[in-house]
Amino acid sequence: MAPNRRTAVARAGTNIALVKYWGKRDVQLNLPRTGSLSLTLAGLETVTGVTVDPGLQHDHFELDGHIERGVPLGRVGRFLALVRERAGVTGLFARVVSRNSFPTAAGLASSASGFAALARAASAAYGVDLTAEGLSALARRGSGSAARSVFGGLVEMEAGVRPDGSDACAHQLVPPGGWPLRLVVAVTTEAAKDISSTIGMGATEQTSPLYEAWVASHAVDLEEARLAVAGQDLEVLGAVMERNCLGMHACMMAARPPLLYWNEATVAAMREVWNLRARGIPVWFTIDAGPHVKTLCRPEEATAVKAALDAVPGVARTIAAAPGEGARLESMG
Ligand code: 2P0
Repeated sequence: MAPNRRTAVARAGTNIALVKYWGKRDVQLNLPRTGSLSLTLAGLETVTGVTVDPGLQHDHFELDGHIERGVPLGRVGRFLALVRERAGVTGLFARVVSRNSFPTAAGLASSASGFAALARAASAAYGVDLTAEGLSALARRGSGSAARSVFGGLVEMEAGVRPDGSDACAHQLVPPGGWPLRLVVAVTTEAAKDISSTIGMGATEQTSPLYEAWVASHAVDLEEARLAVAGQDLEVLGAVMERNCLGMHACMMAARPPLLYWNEATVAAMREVWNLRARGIPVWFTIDAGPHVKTLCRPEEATAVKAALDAVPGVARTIAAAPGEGARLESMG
């Protein structure tokens, strides 16, 4: 039985997939069609407090100082209902207060850090004891990418084969300090995207004739990326990362109607990464369901990469991030 009133605060970093998740084998349980491989980042984080309060008549959700209703509250409420089910409690609602250190819904994967922090804080506040893998599977119910942010550093997410999704969770490949890397993000607009990942991947699966080909090539990409991580071979990992992302975007563009998340600065930044490589600087890019370009390089090249991307017309700003820790509890009271 959960205690009557309890507050838990958790922190989680966002993650960027180097081998992507795009499509679901089960929408209800949010099971991915493919595995994925990601890097959890330091400094691009969500901090979430969950207060379980018997005085509340329904769940409340505040994000970055705004009281949320409608779809965002519905998504958080459904997630809290799952946690309550596991805690064996009914009618005990919570107040969720969340803060992001980066723009929400603009392709910087705020749902990854958001649901990882919420899973950690809510499970603690409702007194649900979970293993790290169990927490990852729970976070997945909020957002597929959130399953990866439970862990720090380089992480692999399993698509799993079990119908109940208990094996669709992530695990750590390399801890944050295990391989010095930098992820430099070229932010190409501050505006929120028009089409959410969930909607976009559904449309791609249902209408893109290229989708099944991407899924078929994905297993090879994941295997090669896993080996590259084990051998700390940035050149191989970078090559897989670019081709897997370009394949995913080709699928989106071939959807009907087409789905194009890029803007002019996205393409200019991609070309700049290729220019840098032609000049001998080892750097590769990936792009998510948004217009930003995320580049991977060694710490010693990060300053040069950042300066080059800052000079690309249309790039609003750049952010350099190091590998970060997984979701963790900050306080309990
Ligand atoms: C990824 N993305 O692997 C891929 C690549 C964006 C592009 O995971 O429907 O917000 O909530 O499970 O996790 C973004 O999708 O989607 C995402 P849902 P999610 O990072």
